[in-house]
Amino acid sequence: MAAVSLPSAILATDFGSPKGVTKGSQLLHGEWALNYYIALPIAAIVLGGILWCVFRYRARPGEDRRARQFQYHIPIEATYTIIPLVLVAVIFGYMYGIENKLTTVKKHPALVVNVQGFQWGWRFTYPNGHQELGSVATQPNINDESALPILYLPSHETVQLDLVSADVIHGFYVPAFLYQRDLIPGVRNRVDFYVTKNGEWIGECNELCGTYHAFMRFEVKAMPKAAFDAWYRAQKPNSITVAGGAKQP
Ligand SMILES: [Cu+2]
Repeated sequence: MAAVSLPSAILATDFGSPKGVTKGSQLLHGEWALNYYIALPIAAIVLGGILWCVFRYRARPGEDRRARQFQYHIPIEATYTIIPLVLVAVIFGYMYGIENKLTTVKKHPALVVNVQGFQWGWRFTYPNGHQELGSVATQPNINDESALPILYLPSHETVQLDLVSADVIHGFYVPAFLYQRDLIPGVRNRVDFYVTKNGEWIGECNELCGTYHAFMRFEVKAMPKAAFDAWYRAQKPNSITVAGGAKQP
């Protein structure tokens, strides 16, 4: 492995924050970056102040010093009250705007997929009734990622997911999307994703939902629109593809 110096590693990874592969995840990344840019100067001021005091006012042999004592210092008190208030307001406002964007769903997305979680697996249903299905029953080995149900999506388009549960609360979590949302019985949670890259990423249920919770993994596969359309056309209406290769009428 090539040696990487620490500063360049930190810069290359944006202080350890992943960028994600959706428009929404990039918004979140921007918010994290804002927090870093605010936090770093504060850390420098605080640490610098501590170090300065430690060295400038350290105890010397035979010396009995006391710092100047005073009860009030209005300019300092006003400063250390107003600056944090302004910073918190800026972060709150920025976050509020992003959260609003992340939770807003389009009236006419390019595609709507129904995502159902159940004990213990996933069912992805497309507008023509085609289902991609996978569960603990179709996945003999938990480490076998080739037997996971696949959520096919077109990239560079707004795709809406209807998140529903058949039994208990599950969680739809795709780390590469920097996003998780619960699937709650009786509730229809909708979310829009605009995937900006083609690729395959692992998703999972991240809400402990029973004995085989750990088997509730899936794969997200984002493809160029033409490839997605070709895949979609090849799926018969109301057909079911079971993860791991089996095909049902
Ligand atoms: Cu679950």
